[in-house]
Amino acid sequence: MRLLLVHPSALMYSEIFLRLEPLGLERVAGAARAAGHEVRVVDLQVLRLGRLRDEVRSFRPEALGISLNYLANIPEAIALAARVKQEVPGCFVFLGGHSVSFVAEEVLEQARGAVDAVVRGEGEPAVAPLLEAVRDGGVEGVPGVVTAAGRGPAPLMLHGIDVPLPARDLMRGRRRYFIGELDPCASIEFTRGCPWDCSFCSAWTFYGRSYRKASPEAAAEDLARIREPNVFVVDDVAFIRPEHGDAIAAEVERRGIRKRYYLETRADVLLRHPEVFERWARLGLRYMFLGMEAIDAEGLDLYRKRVSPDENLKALDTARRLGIKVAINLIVDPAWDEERFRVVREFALAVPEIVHFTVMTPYPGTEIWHTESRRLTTRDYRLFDIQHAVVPTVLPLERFYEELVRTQAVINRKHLGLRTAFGAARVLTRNLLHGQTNFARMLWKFNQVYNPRRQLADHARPVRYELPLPQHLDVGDRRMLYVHTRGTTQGAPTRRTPD
Ligand code: B12
Ligand code: SF4
Repeated sequence: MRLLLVHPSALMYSEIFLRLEPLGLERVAGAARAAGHEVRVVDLQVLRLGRLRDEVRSFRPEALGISLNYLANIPEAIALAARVKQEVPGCFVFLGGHSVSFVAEEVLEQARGAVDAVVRGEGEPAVAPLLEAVRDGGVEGVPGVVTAAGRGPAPLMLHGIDVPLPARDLMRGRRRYFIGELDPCASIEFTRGCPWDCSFCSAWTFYGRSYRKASPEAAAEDLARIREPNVFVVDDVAFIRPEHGDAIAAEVERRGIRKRYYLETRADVLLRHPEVFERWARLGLRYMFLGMEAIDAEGLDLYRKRVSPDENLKALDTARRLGIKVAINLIVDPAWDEERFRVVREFALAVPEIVHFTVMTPYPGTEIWHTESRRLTTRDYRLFDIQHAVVPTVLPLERFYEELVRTQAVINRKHLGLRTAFGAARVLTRNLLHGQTNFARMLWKFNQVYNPRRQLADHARPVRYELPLPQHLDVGDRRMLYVHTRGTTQGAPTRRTPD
């Protein structure tokens, strides 16, 4: 069957700091290709809409799959689905990905016939049976699939994540994937899932708090196939199990692979096993993203982060000692007033690290979606990108955005200070010499993207599709929030790794 897979365009944040390959979609493509289907992929983060139009006309797909990891992309995906249905009436259209798994029924209804099915959960085990059923009948009975007839059997989960390999070769415009100065940059997955349960996050609810590891050989083999000199590790929390991080490092050393890496982890994981990160720093680990979330104990408790402010600061020290540059994230609460923004600005200026802000956003799949008592001020999917305020702000909304952007701008200036500017100029020259312009564009685009008036204006756009209202749930049994539950794996059952 001819299958066209599409990733929607990039969100606000990605206009500046990063744009990365859609690894999940590439793995779905890999699974479909392994089952004998002819697959093409269009990533609208890096390709223009015209390219998709041309592809639809020339390829005449029999099935179209759109990736929806991000809620904010839902209206765009529905519009794309409707256009393709019009152009190729017999084409079977389905959606899949992280966010849509939590609102499958609602999106199906909103699409009014433009979407035939939504796949909940992991795409690799679902795609081949789905395409087979599209041809032979019985779509409603495919595990994980939701259609107008209702939910099919529970989604299946891969037993191991070694295969299928992501179909990186199907991507066009790969040179446009980058993160900061790591330009161009590919992505890789060493582990999948997260055993923690932070209240604002849906990574753990999607995978039912399971945690799977790629075998060190498969991870190194996948790494060796990557052409780019830089690699972003997509794991939610890298190197939770130190022996796993070490085993991959040993394979990478044995094969003599040299890359520069960017990964994400937690302060307590870094503090418990700094030696693993030290080994990876020798192998090329340059950047680390630490989701600190709050600078005080009260905030950390609220998000159930299970880390203390002291541990966070120690982790920053450890990373500095290892020569790894750290980007930290802090969650901005819409309840912040000017004084709170000032205190946070002071903190951000006092530390040498790169500081990012995300706005506290309850969204489907998270615990706070069900427990947050503040009412939503909007249900426009497009504003659920953790850069907009969707619950009431204590400051007038305009002032809130002014403070937010001012805080981001102060920090941005800090990074473009004299010393950093010289460093950046060196990197810039090197990248430009290699024809890579993503990092250069990023440096000059800040004011265009981070602009309080633009953010405020986003709230005034006419809304066609709205998020469903949250149901207030007593989440005593948090398994109610899961997409995948244990016991529904392809093959043997998944084990949960203790924290
Ligand atoms: C890596 C990552 C990124 C990367 C890469 C994104 C990319 N281009 O794919 C970067 C750093 C760029 C990123 C950015 C952001 N991210 Co992000 N990101 C993740 C993370 C940690 C892992 C995703 C991943 O690659 N997993 C590995 C692959 C193999 O899995 P996967 O992508 O989920 O794909 C599987 C299934 O979802 C499904 N699937 C996926 N696509 C399709 C398509 C079809 C047709 C089918 C059938 C199935 C299917 O099958 C795949 C294989 O099993 C997730 C958390 C998580 N654990 O899921 C957050 C996550 C998806 N991100 C999140 C957010 C909020 C963001 C940002 C908005 C943050 C910001 N402040 O701006 C930006 C927006 C980026 C954009 N689109 O422009 C939220 C989503 C929230 C929401 N409900 O919308 C998540 C869930 C994190 C969280 N803590 O809650 N992100
Ligand atoms: S925020 Fe990080 S540690 Fe917490 S549940 Fe999400 S992925 Fe896991």
